[in-house]
Amino acid sequence: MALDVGKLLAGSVQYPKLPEVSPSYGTAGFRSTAVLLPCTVFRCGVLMALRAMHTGAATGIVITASHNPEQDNGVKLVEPSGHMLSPSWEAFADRLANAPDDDALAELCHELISQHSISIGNATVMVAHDSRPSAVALVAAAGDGISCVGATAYACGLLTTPQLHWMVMKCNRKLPHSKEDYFHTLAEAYEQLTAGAATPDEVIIVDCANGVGANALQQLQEKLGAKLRLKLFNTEVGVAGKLNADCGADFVQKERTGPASMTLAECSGRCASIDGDADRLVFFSQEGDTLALLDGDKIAALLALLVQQLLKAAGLEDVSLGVVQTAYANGASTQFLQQLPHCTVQCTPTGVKHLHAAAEKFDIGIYFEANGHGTVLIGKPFLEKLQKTSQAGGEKLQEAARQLEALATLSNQAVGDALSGLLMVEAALQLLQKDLQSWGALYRDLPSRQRKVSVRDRSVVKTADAERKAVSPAGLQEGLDKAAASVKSGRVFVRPSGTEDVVRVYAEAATQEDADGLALEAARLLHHLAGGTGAEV
Ligand code: 16G
Ligand code: MG
Repeated sequence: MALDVGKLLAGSVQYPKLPEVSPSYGTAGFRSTAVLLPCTVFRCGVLMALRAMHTGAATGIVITASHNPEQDNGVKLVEPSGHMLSPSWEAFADRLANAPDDDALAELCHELISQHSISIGNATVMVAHDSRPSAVALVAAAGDGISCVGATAYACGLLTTPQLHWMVMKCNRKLPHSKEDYFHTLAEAYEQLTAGAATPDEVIIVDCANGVGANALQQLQEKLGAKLRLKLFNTEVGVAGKLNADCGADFVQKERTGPASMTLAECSGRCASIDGDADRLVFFSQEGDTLALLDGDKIAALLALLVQQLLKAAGLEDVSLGVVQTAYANGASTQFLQQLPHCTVQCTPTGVKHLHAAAEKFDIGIYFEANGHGTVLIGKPFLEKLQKTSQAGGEKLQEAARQLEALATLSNQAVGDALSGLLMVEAALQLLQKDLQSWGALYRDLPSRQRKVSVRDRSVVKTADAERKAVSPAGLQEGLDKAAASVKSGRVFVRPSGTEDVVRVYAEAATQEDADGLALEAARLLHHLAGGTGAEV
């Protein structure tokens, strides 16, 4: 069938492109003030419908701006595999979002259809949203975009981002994929993985960022019963002004403090914090004046130990195990992982799509960003090997193999997931017999400092080597190298943000004073070489 241009234009005319808005796909989809988004979201509906027709499988859209303030919104685009939109389509997403008018949009659709020989026909796009008030209008915009090219929008309602990714993946594998199935699968896998271990006495305190994760965790708690007790904080979902406000994983990780609404006593328990769309997770505990933060790096270290223990017990040490990090990983975590036997450590640019792609290359790939985005990928070839072990080996071997299978089910294979991550961490703590203190003591973080620097045009800063080296502007890397060499254990890098109009700086050193000094020097170099505006945020 051919594209019904009349229908496309009739839809598109309701969502005019504002000339002053130039959307950019960024690190993980489009994001901006919600009032500027209807046109972009409508066009994402069109795009994902065409992607579904091209692949012959369901795709997905999540309306969310994650940890951003409530007045923002955004869109995350989901492949049939459950992963994020294929990078090969990102440039097209940008062009579509920036088409100046309806005719230009129709022309671009024709270009995409002929370039990929897409046959217009039946297709489904699953659409979910987080708890922002602007979701209603944006879900409608996505639905209009999907239907005006002849596909069906399947409204999944209020969900966490990873839940929708999981549902799309399972749907296309023709497996049970309802919201209920998600909670059931996670709870059952957790029970299998921890069978035999003592149920923890401690209640897990979870800061839910006043976001959609609060609802999801309540449902998960119902399924878990007495197996794991959660006490939820910051659960005011949909209450104006509350979402991500002084709480949530991003706040706790960046500010190094507990959520403002929680008392010191509450923060001194076994605490976890998730973000507004529940794809980030960090743990923390107040110890006197300081907050012990167990970030994505620490989670990766803990899960690497768990995987190694299970592999050893199953007699399967010859598998390829990789841990994927970004340049933001604390140097101490990288060193810790590098000394683990049979473990390869790799660094990729920032953004889940890069880490996920690298982790997939291992039999077992663990990936985490320091900010708490991540999961454990367990590939099919490995699972097949595992099944053979289960059948052939003795009782102990079989038990470990079953646990590895349970871990593969518990870990979201589509994308990083705070709920799945929470259960993996709890299982790991039980099976490795650790508490937050002994987990935290696996290694000591090097002091670090992050800064944001405003420059006239952040695209002048170009990086290489997984963002660890600045290749432009000229002289910047030389300056950074010199500064890093002047302090003990100094390391510094800069990169243009993919979500904000700033250049980010990360520095670490043996002392906090030196890390601060190094970050300041990097900011000074940026001002001088990349045209700083003087406004440091
Ligand atoms: C997005 C990314 C996150 C990354 C962050 C970096 C996904 C799902 N999310 O939130 O992984 O750490 O952007 O932001 O990929 P930045 O480019 O502004 O530093
Ligand atoms: Mg998020």
